Amino acid sequence: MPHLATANTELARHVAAGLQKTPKTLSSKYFYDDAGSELFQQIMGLPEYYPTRTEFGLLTTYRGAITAALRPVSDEPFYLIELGAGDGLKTKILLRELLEQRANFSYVPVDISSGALDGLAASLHAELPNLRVEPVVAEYTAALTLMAARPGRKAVLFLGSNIGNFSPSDRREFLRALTQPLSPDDRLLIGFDLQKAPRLIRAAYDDAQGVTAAFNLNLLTRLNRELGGNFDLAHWQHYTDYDPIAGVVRSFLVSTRAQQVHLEALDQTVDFAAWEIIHTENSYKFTQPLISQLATEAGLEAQNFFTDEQAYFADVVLAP
Ligand code: AVJ
Repeated sequence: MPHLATANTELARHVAAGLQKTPKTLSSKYFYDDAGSELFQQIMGLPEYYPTRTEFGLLTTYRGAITAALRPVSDEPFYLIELGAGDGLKTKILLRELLEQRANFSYVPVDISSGALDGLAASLHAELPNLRVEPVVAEYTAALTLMAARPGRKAVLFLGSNIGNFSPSDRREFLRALTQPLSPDDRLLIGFDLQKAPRLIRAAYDDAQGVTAAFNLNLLTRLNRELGGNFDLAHWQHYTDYDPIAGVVRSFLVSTRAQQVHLEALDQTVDFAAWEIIHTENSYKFTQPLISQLATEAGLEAQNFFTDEQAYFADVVLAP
């Protein structure tokens, strides 16, 4: 029996509301419990999942130009703030480059999970002992408001096409909130997965080994554990498709038969018809004009557009 007294009330509220919607919807932000984070690490190493290694290559190739664009030469203190740092593998490329340039800077990883930040800080101290690390446990926009109060230039990293999980209206609101506390000398570096051959995009979210399926289905395991649910995973499937009109991969959990699921923490029984879906993720894909447009809408200017030979992915430097 799960310890429902300590049930995650934010998750409980989200699930209660989401399973009453048509279509039923849960947010992809709840994928990342310990098991989900481990599965995402595996996804990043899959042959079909091109975004991580493409962005890694981009940051390696253009590390000099990217750090120059983020930190116009100056003696002022400089904060490299990263939203959702993960394992920091990609960021280490930029951190090493800045250390080699003998830049006077601190690295500020931001996450709502203190566990994730502790692990990252420990690995950075071991690998880059000269690096100043100042982790902040907070929501992204709260962290930026906090950092804005400190003197010095800021560069905010939002890598990995995490921005793709936002709907167009949420994305607009999020970018405005990010930009609001920044000064004209500050910069943003945002990773965007680009529109490309639809089959290639789809394969990245439906890999042959079934890791992405396990990642999606793990959300139900989480609801079983944290909300006292009784989802029977034998009767659920992972399904995903790329819509080239909207430029988005949508992922679903499909109920393969009519069934009822009880969620103890919600004191609620939910009916699923045969082949009814729960929409669990959007992963938007971008074009250069789309990126310029969303920059303008947020009061930003896209200054540098770094992309790979195949134009799979872009890291874009933006200025307020
Ligand atoms: C972490 C949001 C960038 O959308 O590509 C990977 C998450 N979902 N496979 C993405 C994810 C399924 C990923 N992001």
